Amino acid sequence: MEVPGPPGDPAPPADGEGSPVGRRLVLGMLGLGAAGLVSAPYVQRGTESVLSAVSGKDPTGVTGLLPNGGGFRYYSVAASVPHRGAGDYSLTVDGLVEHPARHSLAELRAMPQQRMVRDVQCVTGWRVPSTPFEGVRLSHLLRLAGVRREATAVRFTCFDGIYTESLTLKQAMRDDVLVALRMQDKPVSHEHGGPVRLYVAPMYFYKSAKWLSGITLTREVEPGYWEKRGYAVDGWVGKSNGRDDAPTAA
Ligand SMILES: Nc1nc2c(c(=O)[nH]1)N[C@H]1C(S)=C(S)[C@@H](COP(=O)(O)O)O[C@H]1N2
Ligand SMILES: [Mo]
Repeated sequence: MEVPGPPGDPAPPADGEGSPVGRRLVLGMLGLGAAGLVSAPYVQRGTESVLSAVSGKDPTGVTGLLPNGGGFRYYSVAASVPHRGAGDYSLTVDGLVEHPARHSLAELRAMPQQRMVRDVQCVTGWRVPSTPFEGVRLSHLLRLAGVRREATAVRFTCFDGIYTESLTLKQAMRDDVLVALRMQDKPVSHEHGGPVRLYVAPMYFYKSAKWLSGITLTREVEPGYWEKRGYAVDGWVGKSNGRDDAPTAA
C-alpha cells in the first residue's frame, strides 16, 4: 500500500504525546511492544496524526519513533517490507554500464569498507548527531561496473517495491556517499533499511534510500519518490530547504 505524504512529520504535535490508544496502535504497526514506551520520552506523535495513520489517511507516511532507536524515526512509504538477509539479498548495478553486476551481501562485505561519522538530518527538522555508517563507497561499485559516457545520473531502487532515489553522477562519485552495510556500528537493521541502505552524508536523510536493491546508470536524472512530490534532487543539508513550496512539512 502506498501512503502519500511528505518525508517526515508535519508541524510538531500540539500535545506532544499521542493518546495511549493511538500510540499502542502505531507501535503495534511497527511490531514493537508497549514496553519500549516506558523508557522512550521521545515518543511524541500527535493524536491527530496517530489517528489518521491508523485510519489510512496519515499525511506523513507510515512513521514512528523507534524506542531505543537513539532518536531515529522509522519511515517507510510502503506498509510492509519483506525481510532480506545474506541468503536472499542482492544488489544489481545496471543501465548504462560496461559490466552489469549482481552483488551478494558476502561480496559487498568483502569489498573495501569506509566508515564515516556524521550528523543525520531529516528535512523535517529532526537530527541525530554523530552517527557512524560503514560500507562500500558507491564510487567503488560504479568504477567496477564501468560507467558509460552517456550516463549522467544514477537511479536507486528498493526492495520495498515503491521507494526510489536519484543522484547526479557527480554526486554519486563523492567519497561521502556509501552503500552502507553498518549503521551505529551494527549491521543495518531491517527497520533502518537493512541489510543494505544508501547513505548520502551531505544531504537530507530522504536521499538515503533504505532496502537498496538496484543501482541504475541513466542518461538523465530521474527524480525519486519524494522528488516527484516536490522535494529537491539536490538535497544538500543547509543549502536546500528540500522543498520549494514547503507547507507545514518541510
Ligand atoms: N525505501 C525507503 N527509504 C527511505 C524512506 C522510505 O520511506 N522508504 N524514507 C526516507 C526518509 S524521509 C528518511 S528521514 C529516512 C529515515 O531513515 P530511518 O527510518 O532509518 O530513520 O529514510 C529515507 N529512506
Ligand atoms: Mo525524512
